[in-house]
Amino acid sequence: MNFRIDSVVLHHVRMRLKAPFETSFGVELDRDCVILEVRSEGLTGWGECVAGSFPGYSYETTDTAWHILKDFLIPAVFEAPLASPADLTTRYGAYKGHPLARAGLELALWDLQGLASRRSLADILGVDRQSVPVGVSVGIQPTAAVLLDTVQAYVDQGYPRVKLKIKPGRDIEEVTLVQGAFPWLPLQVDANSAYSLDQAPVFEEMDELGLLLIEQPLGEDDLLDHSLLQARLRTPLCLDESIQSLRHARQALEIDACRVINIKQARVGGLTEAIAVHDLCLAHGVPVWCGGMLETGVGRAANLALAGLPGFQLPGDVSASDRYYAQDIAEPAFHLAQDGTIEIPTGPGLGINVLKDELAAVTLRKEVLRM
Ligand code: OSB
Ligand code: MG
Repeated sequence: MNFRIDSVVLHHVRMRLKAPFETSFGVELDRDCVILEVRSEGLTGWGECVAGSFPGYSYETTDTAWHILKDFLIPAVFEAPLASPADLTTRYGAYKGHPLARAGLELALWDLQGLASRRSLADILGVDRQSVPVGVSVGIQPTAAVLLDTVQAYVDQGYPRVKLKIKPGRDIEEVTLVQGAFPWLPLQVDANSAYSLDQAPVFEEMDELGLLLIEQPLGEDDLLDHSLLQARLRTPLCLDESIQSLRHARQALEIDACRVINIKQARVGGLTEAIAVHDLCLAHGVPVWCGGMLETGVGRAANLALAGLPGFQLPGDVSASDRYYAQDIAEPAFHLAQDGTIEIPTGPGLGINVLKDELAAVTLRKEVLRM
């Protein structure tokens, strides 16, 4: 199949989160992202670039992604028709980095491919599940009481696993508190790279708590130190920020830097690379799960399809739409079912319908780029 891309509309959107989301790298009240509307021969594919307003999780921001998309990646797709989303890798040629920008554009091409062939993304990926188990990621809370209330509310909604964000000074005590209040609740933690190897004793203490996993305790470029830390723990380490490519995944597994991988299609530069990381982990018997970036309904639809692949053996950070936003920019909204799962969309492509009025209402800036 050949896609001639006629135009791309970039939308810089800012969505108010239902509650501030605090991690070791900062607090977000609003979620900024770039929504991509890609037109090809009468069809419109949608993508989402999850780069946020500040370089906290990644060096990319909404503005750097806008620049890279507008001045390099989009001109490259205008050059000649593309045979498939995977074709982008060669089309981008020698351009370095900026995986979040790449992934946003790639996603719109997957949507287009699905629309053109009248197949859902899940179907194209070969997914045979109808729904996926999910959990919820809980930000650092202002007080212990608020933390317990927040977790209680998610437990009441039916989330079967909770991830707690931690940072130095806000770790063991809070995890122990939650575990004491909900002893049956599967828990995991995410440090977003806030520690260094000389703080290993914190994790040795945490090792006694029987957590599902410890996510990204050390720096993004500290693969070796993660391996040294993993050797001192029974709890599996899980890497997020450190795994930006298939090569990183292979090297991490080779040196036992982690025993679980959080897969985010955005972080590895798109679904094609995400699937490659998944396949590698499946072949090595290493469990993966689908991470999240507080996506709108556009990115969330893709995460649900991806999380249907067989290697996704742990609940994902793909929570229901109402965990994030009072009003999303796409329908249908995704709901948490009684069994702690969310259904994978079945419509063609991403299986969503972008709500033009809702999108316009949260758009700060919009630009149309033509071939
Ligand atoms: O580290 O997994 C992370 C959100 C934004 C940036 C980084 C992370 C997160 C989350 C939230 O943990 C996951 C979600 O519910 O989308
Ligand atoms: Mg993480």
